[in-house]
Amino acid sequence: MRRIIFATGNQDKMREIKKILAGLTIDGEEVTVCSMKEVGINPEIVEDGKTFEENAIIKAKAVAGYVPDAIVLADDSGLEVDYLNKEPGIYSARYLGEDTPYSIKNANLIERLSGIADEKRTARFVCAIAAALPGGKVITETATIEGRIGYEEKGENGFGYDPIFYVPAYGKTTAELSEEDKNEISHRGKALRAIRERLLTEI
Ligand code: ITT
Repeated sequence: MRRIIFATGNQDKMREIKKILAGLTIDGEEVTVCSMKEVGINPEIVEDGKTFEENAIIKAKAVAGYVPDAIVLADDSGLEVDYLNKEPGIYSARYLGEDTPYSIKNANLIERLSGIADEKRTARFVCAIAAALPGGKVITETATIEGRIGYEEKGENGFGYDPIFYVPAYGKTTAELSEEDKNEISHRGKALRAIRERLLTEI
């Protein structure tokens, strides 16, 4: 059995990733997706890239240094709010402080958009996935989902900014969608399915 190690410490991402990559086989071999924690790797990673893609590469390479024979994937993602010049962007996890509850971060974004009309509340989630392959090659895929910032938190599913990310086509926030529906349309679902296809040809 082959192993893919996912370079994330975010358990919510990891849950989505395991679902999205379930059933992956490479060269007829079933692939198990493990978190860094599950394989006992816990490196200090400095995310000092200027883009989602750069940060995803930094994370994947940092972990690949410990397991050069494995495929290592990493996700760097975040929320871009157009009216706020694409804040919080690559700083989404760190916005208002890493340990600040999302109820506060979400209330703050809603407050910063108070009085702003629907058509100016456009936003997107972005996800860059990097794959560090045995031998040192790194490939990346980036994907987005477009939406709008809502007026209040809605929904209990998902994580992070999901309760305020409204998807007009569904009339719901991504926190109101089932995990399956979110993964079908999300930035992470799209980027991971694209990298899955690349892995099948690159390995
Ligand atoms: P790792 O670096 O260990 O993977 P992290 O949470 O620090 O974990 P990022 O630096 O990529 O990850 O920050 C991503 C942040 O963007 C995340 O913490 C959320 O605040 C937000 N985010 C990304 N994808 C999201 C999603 O699907 N739903 C809601 N918020 C999301």
